[in-house]
Amino acid sequence: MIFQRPPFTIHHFAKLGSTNDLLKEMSDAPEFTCIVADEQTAGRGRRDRSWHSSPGEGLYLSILLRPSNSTAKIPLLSLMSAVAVAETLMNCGATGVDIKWPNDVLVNERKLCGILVEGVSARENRMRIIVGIGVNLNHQSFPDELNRIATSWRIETGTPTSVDEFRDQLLSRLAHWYECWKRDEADLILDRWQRLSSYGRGQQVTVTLDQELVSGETAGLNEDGALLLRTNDGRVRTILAGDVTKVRRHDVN
Ligand code: BT5
Repeated sequence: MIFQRPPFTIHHFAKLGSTNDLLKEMSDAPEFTCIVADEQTAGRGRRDRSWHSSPGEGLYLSILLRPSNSTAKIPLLSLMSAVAVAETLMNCGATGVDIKWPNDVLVNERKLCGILVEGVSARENRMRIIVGIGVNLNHQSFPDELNRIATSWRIETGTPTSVDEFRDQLLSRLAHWYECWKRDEADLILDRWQRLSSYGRGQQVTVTLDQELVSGETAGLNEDGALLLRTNDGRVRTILAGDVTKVRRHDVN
């Protein structure tokens, strides 16, 4: 089924492997083409981790962007997507919303949303970017391995919500922030992200990089959205990609 939510055109499927994978195959489609599925059988996270996508309980959404701007600001697209999800949750009345760098949205310290931004090879000098967003809405439980780290709207608020209404509200926040991004208003995106995240500044964290584990205190984001980390020897490292974990008081004592 195809329907319009201007500027978005939504292709809806009952069941798919991965909404990102199908949209990659359709990347000649116009900007703002979206794929939504009620269920994914091969939902993906970063580094080919899997995304639990049980039928009818979550929003599994991919959006095609075809910006003409420079590639330098691509990481900001994932930060702005997290901002849009966090704002949608708060507008719907959620409390305890946080963003973990770069783009996990947490509620009460558990993950409610994951975002996977992927590039498709550029043709005619025009980038094609796929923003994949998974939001746990009506799950009442998770598989054992996710039980301690995942949560859903329903678990947090005790009430179910409409996946379609959440999708439409999220798309309107995304359209707003994408306009800012196109106008090169990176500082607006970065400021909003910082205000919504407890991870951006003054937070003791460990970061798992490809080959190494580094610890330190977060010291803001740079203009491209990379995380600045002040390590124990006082140097500031620029983190482009990695998995961040908060160090809690009882971990250090
Ligand atoms: C992400 O990866 O968080 C990005 C997830 C993006 C999913 C969307 S759904 C629509 C679109 N189509 C796709 O195929 N993907 C996108 P990462 O940061 O690597 O986190 C993955 C990790 O999150 C897993 O290894 C689990 O530990 C955890 N996880 C898996 N499913 C989860 C869920 N439903 N809720 C919370 N955590 C989950």
